[in-house]
Amino acid sequence: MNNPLFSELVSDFDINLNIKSIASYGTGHINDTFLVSTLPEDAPDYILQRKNHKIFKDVEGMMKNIVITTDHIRNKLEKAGVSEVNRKVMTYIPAKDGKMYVNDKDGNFWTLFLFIADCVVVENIQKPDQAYSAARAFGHFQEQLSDLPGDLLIETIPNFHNGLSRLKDFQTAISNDAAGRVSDNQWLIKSILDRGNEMTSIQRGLNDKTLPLRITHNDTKINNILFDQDNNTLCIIDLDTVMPGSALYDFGDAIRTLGNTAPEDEPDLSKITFNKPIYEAFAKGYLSEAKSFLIQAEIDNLAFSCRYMAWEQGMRFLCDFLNGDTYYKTDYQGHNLVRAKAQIRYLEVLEENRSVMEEIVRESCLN
Ligand code: ADP
Ligand code: GN1
Ligand code: MG
Repeated sequence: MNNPLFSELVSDFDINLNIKSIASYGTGHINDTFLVSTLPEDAPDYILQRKNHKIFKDVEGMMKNIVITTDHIRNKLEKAGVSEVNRKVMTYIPAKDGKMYVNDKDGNFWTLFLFIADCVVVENIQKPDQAYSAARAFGHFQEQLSDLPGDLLIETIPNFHNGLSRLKDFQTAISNDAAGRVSDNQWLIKSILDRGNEMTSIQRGLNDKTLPLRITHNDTKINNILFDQDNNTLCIIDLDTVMPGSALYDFGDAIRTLGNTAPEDEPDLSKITFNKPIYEAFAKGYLSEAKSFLIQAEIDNLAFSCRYMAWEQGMRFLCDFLNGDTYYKTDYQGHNLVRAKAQIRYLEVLEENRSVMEEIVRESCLN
């Protein structure tokens, strides 16, 4: 595909590229991502991304967050004399007018950033050593941002992982029943509502400050980390949701995809089982980095955070299904319902493994 509109958009950025092709890329649920291949063959390639401004209502603020975050990490890497810095932190290209995005005539927001070549994106990790490295990378990312004042960053999506407000949205979706789908899904709805009190404890802890707010990634799905060909982690990507949050959400969200032997939208619920070796490797890797800065109340909630994120995500998918599929990209009719059922089944699996998960956290803290 070489749509002239895309080439025109790229030409509004402050960089001269000899474009070979522009093609759709990746499997994200929110933004539209395109790989901009350039000539000569060995010149760097770029990613052109349309930010979903219905979801990210303040793209300007979001891009400021990203610039603050990436500049902060880049400075640290450069000071430490790390090699190939552009492969270890995202490099965004400003527009010719100095903004960090370009608007098209329909009011969409487009960004351009360096494509990190020869990287591997893993949708389903099976090797514990990869999980260990991924966990260290997420822990290190939180550590790198720990000295950045939180009030520099805006909330790119207010109340993003706030269980209390997510639950309220869910209750509103049930009352509105916009797509007439409530009556057929009573059992699933009940299994989410029944857990409401237990699952909102992290947010209550943040509200009463027994749990700290930190700058966190907030979307630690495993395909948001780039590996090199030798399984070393290179770079954490998808920084749209970097903002104040809880370290628990990052840990729990990573295990939401990593600790599940099946994909997040697996229709065959019998395939959804707990991947203990991967969980164990992730807990060890994460705590090897994060033990130094986490407080005891966070460590005590790490295993629980995995159940929380499965619940939250199940509720978000079902909420979108009840609203008539307005938020997530879907591949087929009923996709969000399949996703929600898979997340709630995964939650049950985690509940069955609760004590083993807690024991692994305790052991990992001793190492
Ligand atoms: P979304 O928010 O829709 O998930 P991402 O920013 O995660 O979008 O990008 C989608 C996919 O594009 C990623 O999963 C990854 O495969 C690829 N990708 C994103 N950024 C880079 C990059 N800098 N270098 C290489 N690949 C990337
Ligand atoms: C979305 O953008 P992507 O595909 O990495 C979503 C996450 C969900 C995830 C579920 C901004 O992530 O919160 O956990 O889908 N991102 C946003 O797969 O809502
Ligand atoms: Mg992504």
